Amino acid sequence: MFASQDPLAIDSVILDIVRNEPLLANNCTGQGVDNYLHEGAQAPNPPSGSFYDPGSAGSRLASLGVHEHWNNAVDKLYSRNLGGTEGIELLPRGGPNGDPDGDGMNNTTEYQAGTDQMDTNSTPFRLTAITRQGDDILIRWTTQGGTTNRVQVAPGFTSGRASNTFTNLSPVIVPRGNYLVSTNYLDVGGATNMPAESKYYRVRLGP
Ligand SMILES: [Ca+2]
Ligand SMILES: [Ca+2]
Repeated sequence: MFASQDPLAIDSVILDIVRNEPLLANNCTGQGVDNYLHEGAQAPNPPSGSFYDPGSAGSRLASLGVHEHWNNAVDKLYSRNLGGTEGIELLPRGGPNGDPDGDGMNNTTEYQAGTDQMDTNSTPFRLTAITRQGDDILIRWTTQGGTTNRVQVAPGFTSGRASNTFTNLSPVIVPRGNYLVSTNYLDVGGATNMPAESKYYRVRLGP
């Protein structure tokens, strides 16, 4: 479902989507398919040279809206998505702070991380490094500022079997900011008994 106050902008976006759909591309191809959008956007001076005067008032029709095509079918970015001050801006449902895929990361955070705002399995929330520093272990991860994060730990292989019994290691960590952040936690003494003792780390999002 799409929503816009600009009828040409919404038709421009839907045209870009439709003609990149494999089963529809052959029904929506050719140079003329977006002619009506060029005419509407440039109604006062249209490519056809027509004099649009629907009210028969003797004056040219004003532009009916904005028309442009996205940069490519993968990124789906328009001028205002790319930092411009004019043109189309395509936003997922909920706007910058929305989370339509429910993965806990808002649309802006996902955009900054390059993850898919409509795919719950594509998320900026992930461990990025586990590094030994002497007797300590530094755990790094990316997340969204303002969310609740907690590092958990489980014992490693014991009697040849891995454990998935995680317990809280860190206090609740709420990074500052609203969007994509990289944060870390130092497990002081975490490497004291290595390599005889191994362990698993994970970061949990939420309460
Ligand atoms: Ca999300
Ligand atoms: Ca996502």
